[in-house]
Amino acid sequence: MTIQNTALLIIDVQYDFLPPSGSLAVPNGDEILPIIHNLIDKEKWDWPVIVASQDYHPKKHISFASSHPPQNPFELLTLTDARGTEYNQTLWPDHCVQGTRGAEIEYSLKDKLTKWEGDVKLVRKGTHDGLEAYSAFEGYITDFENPSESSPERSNEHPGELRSAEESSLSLCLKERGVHKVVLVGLATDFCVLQTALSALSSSFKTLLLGPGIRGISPEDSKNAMDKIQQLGGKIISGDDGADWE
Ligand code: VGL
Ligand code: ZN
Repeated sequence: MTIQNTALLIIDVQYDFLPPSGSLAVPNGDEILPIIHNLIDKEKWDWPVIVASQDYHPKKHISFASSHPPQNPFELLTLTDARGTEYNQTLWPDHCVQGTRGAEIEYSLKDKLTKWEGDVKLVRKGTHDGLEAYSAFEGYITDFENPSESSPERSNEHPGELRSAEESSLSLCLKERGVHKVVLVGLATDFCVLQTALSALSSSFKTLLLGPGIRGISPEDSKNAMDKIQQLGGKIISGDDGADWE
């Protein structure tokens, strides 16, 4: 079945977010894998484009507790980012460091996406050492099979993170292909899935979250995230048979 004008966005399915060994493993995060595999099937779903996002930090990223001794992971710290904006950062264990296995997209998924005969893109985000970037709309778009390590957009001078969601490279890529609806799956409901959904809504994409295809770090924050997305016009869908995908 052709899924008209609808893109599949697969958020941060990377080893560091997956049990058993991820440094920031999302509880039961591995349970979403069969659901995502089921969505990458040309016979069933002919997405005009599939986008996978990858949290992709430099070694000394602003979000790492290790960058702010003596702070510990999961503490909140008021910081000033590279834009000069003061904000509250949840400090994380080191995760998804460029060039490490933890940053890799889970291999069965990577393999499936490599074999998928259609348009697949990779979005890398959080590449600027002085900016947190949870939303895939704040990343830079590159080839899935041949990712660029050195897009000018990820340099500290001209980071993609400094653009608004509407003019982000992901938003332009989707609009160029006539996409006006996005289906989100991936990790984590309360951080990157939430912020990607908020960007999609603010860029006027119909935004659907596949409930069984997402998992969060904190149950309470995940529930609040889903409430907020629904309040803003997004939908949580339950089935992966397309029945309630309007
Ligand atoms: C994420 C925390 C830190 C996510 C990324 O993918 O949800 N969470 N970096
Ligand atoms: Zn991160």
